[in-house]
This record gives sequence, structure tokens and C-alpha cells, in this order.
Amino acid sequence: MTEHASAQAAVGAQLQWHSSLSSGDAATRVRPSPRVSAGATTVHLVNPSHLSFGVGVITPRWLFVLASATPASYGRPQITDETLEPFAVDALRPGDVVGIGIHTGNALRGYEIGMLARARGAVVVYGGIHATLYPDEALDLGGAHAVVKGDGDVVWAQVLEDAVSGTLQRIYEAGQVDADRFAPARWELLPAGRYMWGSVQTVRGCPKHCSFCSVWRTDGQKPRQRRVDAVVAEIVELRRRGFRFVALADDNFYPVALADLAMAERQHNVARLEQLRALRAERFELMERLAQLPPDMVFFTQITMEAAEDVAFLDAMRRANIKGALVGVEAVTPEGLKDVYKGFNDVGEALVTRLRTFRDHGVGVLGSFIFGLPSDRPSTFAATADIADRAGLAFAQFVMLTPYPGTVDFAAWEKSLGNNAARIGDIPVTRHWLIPQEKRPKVYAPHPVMSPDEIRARTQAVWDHFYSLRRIWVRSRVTPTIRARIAFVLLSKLYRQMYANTGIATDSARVNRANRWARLIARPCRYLFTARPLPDLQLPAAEGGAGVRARA
Ligand code: B12
Ligand code: SF4
Repeated sequence: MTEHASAQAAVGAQLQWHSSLSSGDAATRVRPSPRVSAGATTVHLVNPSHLSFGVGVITPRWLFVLASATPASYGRPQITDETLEPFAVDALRPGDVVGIGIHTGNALRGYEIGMLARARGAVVVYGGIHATLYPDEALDLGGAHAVVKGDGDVVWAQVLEDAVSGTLQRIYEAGQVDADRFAPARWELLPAGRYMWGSVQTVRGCPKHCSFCSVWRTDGQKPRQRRVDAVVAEIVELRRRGFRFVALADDNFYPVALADLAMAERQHNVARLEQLRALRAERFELMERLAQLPPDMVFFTQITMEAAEDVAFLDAMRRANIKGALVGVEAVTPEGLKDVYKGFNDVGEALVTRLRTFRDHGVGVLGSFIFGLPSDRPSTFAATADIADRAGLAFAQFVMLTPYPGTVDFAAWEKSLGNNAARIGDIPVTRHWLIPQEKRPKVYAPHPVMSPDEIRARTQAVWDHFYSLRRIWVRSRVTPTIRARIAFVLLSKLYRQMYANTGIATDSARVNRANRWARLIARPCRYLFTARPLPDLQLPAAEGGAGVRARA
């Protein structure tokens, strides 16, 4: 049995033991942790993945942020992103600390690593959105000595200190830290030549409350906006290292809509109005600074559709080289938007006009659509494909409504199943992420008139339609050069392989084929994204100031 398989078996055994999958008794169990000494221990940070591609598309930011939050006395943290290569558990020494960051999709692999690391005498700490939502699961099934709920930026140093003094707590309630305490990423720890895009967060949290999204619950509805200088310094550092593509890894790059300002004015709420205006002014300041960076830089972010009403904002985005944004369109009918509490979006022809406004102002749109909403009918698929074609989108994704933990949809779905949830082995589908990958069902919200297979087949057909080579080639006309057009085609194909086939296909042959394809395309893609490093690049000046060299 390989080490990987034995870890799976170990997690499996724990799952059987933990048959109720409830969290209550975990809180009372005492777990002595191994002795850690600041000078002798190595801090490992691991981003779990059951698949390794050798190259990665976007840097997993948390790894480099937690590395930065690691005090210098612990030496250089060892970073492993398993989307590049598997974690070398054998290299662990007793007393090392292993920090594992998990989202729902990679939680099970994270638990395997934690069990193996614990067996080798390491101190195991979990964090990330899934550990925040299900801390007891990491304690019960992942061999955790401690779990951090919420932001790690500030609490991580405390966790390490407690590990040294032997006072590790089981759960750390770290909450949401203020933006001025966000740790900057340590980009000097990036392995050379492995990623296509850097990732820098400029704002955290989102004022909306969509039913399928957990961000407003875990990151809060109050936008926590980082200082412009801190953001720009990180971007300059990435460009110095040859990254010219940077994802602004925000929940919503447009945290203050014109409607919010109008509402505060109507309510004569002077304090709120000032606060909103200040946030908005800071956005413009950031974009002005980005506009001064080398013109080959390309930024991409996520934004609500409301930004189309604000052409001054879109123009500032274009000048800042924010060339693309994921826009959550979700549904093309009013009933669909009501299903997901997203009434602030437009539908029909108004939707086409809104989306085209982004493109007309130089911001390409990755439209994100959801299929399987209760009000969807077979005709919705063709109507969506038609709008996606006409709305001038650069890219699109068509996802099936999936109840993600921490969302309103998940709570309703879990409640509706009660104790009657189907089981695979001993595990109810309401804990589908604990089912081994090869047996894990795709879990979708139940639909009143269509079966999951029907929704899947129709969704796949919309992907096929949108990403036909002919349509991609036509769309690639928005790019300025032939090299850029080729990059656009490759990126479209890579995107489709990574998300459509691996994301919604259930047939494993198709998933394997898609993974092989993605591996093949990923390497040439990387060359299209990198640029000559600019080690002497200066920080662009704040208004009225001279440029300064960014921190080393
Ligand atoms: C950028 C982003 C992406 C990018 C880049 C991913 C990457 N390589 O990093 C792309 C577009 C590729 C992407 C893809 C997907 N994403 Co995404 N993504 C984000 C986003 C907007 C920001 C992530 C980020 O960089 N944050 C900045 C870092 C610093 O914050 P952080 O990761 O939360 O880490 C902090 C804490 O959690 C904690 N922490 C984290 N790990 C650890 C570990 C330890 C030991 C400790 C102590 C603390 C700690 O400390 C950190 C610093 O404060 C988040 C939303 C969000 N607000 O986080 C969604 C989010 C993570 N994504 C989500 C989803 C669903 C997906 C997809 C499944 C979407 C899809 N349908 O395909 C895929 C999955 C891809 C994959 N296999 O990883 C969900 C996850 C929900 C869940 N329950 O798991 C989120 C939360 C968004 C949402 N709508 O709910 N994503
Ligand atoms: S889906 Fe987008 S707009 Fe809705 S709550 Fe989540 S981040 Fe905000």
C-alpha cells in the first residue's frame, strides 16, 4: 500500500469511527501536541491537491501571506503547492509545524496530509474557508492539533508561539482582521517559472448577499479595503520578477455602487456618505497608480454588474490595465435572479447592453452563469447561450448550482434532506467532500423538473457551443496582435478543459482526458504570460510625489 493510500485508509477509518459526523464531542477531547522549538523547527505550509499539474495558473495567495505572517525566528517557511507537486511528508521531522489551508474541494486531501504529518510527530494546524466552517472536522479527521477560524494574518504568530510554549489551543477564533493588518505576500518565496499569474488582494468582503455564495458570511459584508501603497508595492514586486499578469483576488472590486451613494444621500446619512466616498476615492487612486505601471501589465478581477452604470469607474479600470473581470451574471431571467437573491442584476436586452458596456469601455468580461436554478427550464439553456454570444463576452463559465457549505442554499438543502440524505459508504452526500475523489458524486441542488443528468448534458452543450474554435477565433479579435490572439485561443481552451470537463463531467475517462489536455496546454501557456523581469522597476508615484523603489 502506498503512503497516499494508507493515509486514505486512515482517514476512512476515522470517518467510520466518526459515524455521526457531528461536531459536539470533539470539543472535549484533549490532544497533547509535540514539543516545538523556535530555533529548530521548520514551518511547512501546504496547499493540498489530489492532482499535480507541474505548472499552476494562479498563485495560491494564502501560502505567501501566511509565510509573511511567520516570524523571522522560525526561519524560512517551506511552501508546497500540491497543484505543482505532492508534499514530501517523508522530509518532516518531529516538532515541525505543518499549516494546511483547505477549501471544500481539497479538504479530504488536506486531512490525509494532516494525518500523515501527525504520525511523523509534526504539529498540525488547519486554516482556510473550509476549516473556518467545519473546525471539528479537521480535529476529528485531519489529525489537527489546532484550527484557525478566519484570517490567519495576525493570529499565526500567536499559534506558533503557543506551539513553542506548549499552550496550543484547539480552536483560534481569528475573525476578520482590519485591512491595515493584512499581511503582504512574500513573493520572494515563489518557485521560479511555475505560475502564470500572480494574485494580489485589494479588498476583502462583499456588501451583497447572494444565496449560493459564502463570501459575505465568512469575509463579511463590510468591504475591507487595503491601502493603495501596500497593494502597489506587491504588484511592483511581482512585475520585477517577470509577472505581467496579476489577478486582483477580490470578492468584489466595486464595493461602492452609485446606488449605495444615492441611498446614503436619500437617508441624509452624512457619516456613511463620507465613508463610501472615501472608499470610492481610494479605488480611483489605486487605479491611477496602476495606470503608471509598465503598459504590458494585465490585471483581472471580479466585479458586480452594477459597475456598468459607472462609466467613470470603467474608464479608470481600462487606464489601469484591468483588462478583464469576472461578472456574476448568474441568470438571464428575473425569476432566476430572484432564486439567488441577486435582483440588482439586469435581464434580457438590458443585460446584453450592460455587459457590452464593459467591453465598450475596454474591460473584457468573463460572464459567470449558473444552471439548475429552480426556475430554469430546458429553454433557459439556449436563451443563455444566445445572450452569452451577443453580450460581447471574452470568456464565459457555465456552472451547475452547487450547494456550497456556508451558503444559504446549502443550509436549505441540508435541512430539506434531514436524516434522509443518500449515503456513499458511511458518508451522507451532505458531506460529499469527505467521499474519496474517485467515488465522490457531483452534488447539485435538486431541481423541480429536470434531472441532474439532463442539466449536466445541457450545460455541457452550452460550453461546447461557446468554446467552439470558430467562436473563440472570432472573439479573439478583441486582442491587438497575432501573438495575443494565439494566447487568447490557448487560454480559452485551457479554461474550458480545466473548468468544464473537470468541473462538470462525471465520466472519469473524460476527466482524465481533460486533465492530460490541461497539462499539455498549460506549459506553452506559461511562456505567453511571462515577461522580462524588471528588477529595477520603481514604485509609481502617489499624486504629486516622485517614484520610489519598492521594498526588497
Ligand atoms: C482568487 C480566487 C480564486 C482563483 C485563484 C485560486 C488560487 N489559486 O488561489 C480561481 C479563479 C482560480 C479560483 C477558483 C476556484 N474557486 Co475561488 N476564490 C478566490 C477568492 C476570490 C480569493 C482567494 C484568495 O486569494 N484570497 C486571499 C487569501 C489571503 O485569503 P484566504 O485564502 O481566505 O486565506 C486567509 C484565511 O482563510 C486564512 N488561511 C487560509 N489558509 C490557511 C492555513 C492556515 C494554516 C492558517 C492558520 C490560516 C489560513 O489565512 C489567510 C490570510 O488571512 C476566494 C474568496 C475569498 N475571499 O477568499 C474564492 C473562493 C476561495 N473560491 C471558491 C470556489 C468555490 C472556487 C472554485 C471551486 C470555483 C469553481 N466553480 O470552479 C474554484 C476552485 C479552484 C481550486 N481547485 O482551487 C470559494 C470556496 C468555497 C468553499 N467552501 O470552498 C471561495 C471562498 C469563493 C466563494 N464564492 O465562496 N478561486
Ligand atoms: S456572489 Fe459576488 S456579489 Fe454575491 S455575495 Fe458573493 S462576492 Fe458578493
